[in-house]
Amino acid sequence: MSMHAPALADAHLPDEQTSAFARDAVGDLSQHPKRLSPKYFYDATGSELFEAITRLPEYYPTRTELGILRDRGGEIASLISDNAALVEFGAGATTKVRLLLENCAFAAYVPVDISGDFIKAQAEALRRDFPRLAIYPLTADFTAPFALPSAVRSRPKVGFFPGSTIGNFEPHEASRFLRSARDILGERAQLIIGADLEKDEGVLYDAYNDAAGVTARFNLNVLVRINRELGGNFDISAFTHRAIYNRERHRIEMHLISKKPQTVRMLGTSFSFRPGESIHTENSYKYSMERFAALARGSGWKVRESWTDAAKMFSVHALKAE
Ligand code: AVI
Repeated sequence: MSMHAPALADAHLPDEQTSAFARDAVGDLSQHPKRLSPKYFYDATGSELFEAITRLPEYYPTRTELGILRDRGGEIASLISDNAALVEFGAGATTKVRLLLENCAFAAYVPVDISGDFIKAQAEALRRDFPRLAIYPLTADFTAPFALPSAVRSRPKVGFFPGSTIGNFEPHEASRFLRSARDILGERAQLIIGADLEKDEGVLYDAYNDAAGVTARFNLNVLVRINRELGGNFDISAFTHRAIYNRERHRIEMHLISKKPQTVRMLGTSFSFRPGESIHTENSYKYSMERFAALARGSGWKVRESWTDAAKMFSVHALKAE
């Protein structure tokens, strides 16, 4: 993703995006405790920082999921009918989808993302490498209902949602997304989905507190973005990145912690911070195989097959619409 990040970008045209960002930022910073939505991480800089995160030695999810898709490509292909349409929710870097396209005989590929320019550029590159594949980039907020291109409506549908982006949704949002994907893809659809797994807390901690400080820059970048896009006056050096594992809620939490008492202004509103006060910026839920299967079952899908790496760090699931 050069780029562009996953799944969480906002829905409308650029001006509307800015006003949605303004509305959300003012509303969320007025809450107790303060918060900001992770979907605002992904401006151009944030997307590049996320790409850099995926290459960090401590950040195991991306390379582990790629390994599973590579090793199990044949098994995944055996579940998928020839000439199906592959619909990717929140298309990012094409590395993962290429593994599916190389292994399975898809007739069509529909990358769906809010950033139209980005997916069109990605589609161009794929067209060169898969000349027989029909590609229909679709600009849409994939967390809300959208219609598939008419050219693929009669084909069997396979959704693809890699990266454990599902983990950045609250459990009720994850369930709502799965139901919506089920409605969009229709009866007899399948969904190939990645989910990060619970594991040793030290491994999780390190993955979100990398030694090079890239995750810290990624987290702090949302304040840089508020300063640039919403006229904020955050002193970036007066906040620090914190990521902790919340065992009861099975999630990594990212926070930005105020180093001192301070008042920040944005769009005519003042926000006061106590020393040590947090802005909660992201949750990254970690699933057990059982809890993921229960989430899928409760959201209109049944697990047909699941795969993990040998160390059980990450999981990929083939779901079938119920
Ligand atoms: C995009 N998402 C799956 C990442 C995650 O691991 O939750 C975002 C991220 N946040 C910090 N590092 C990576």
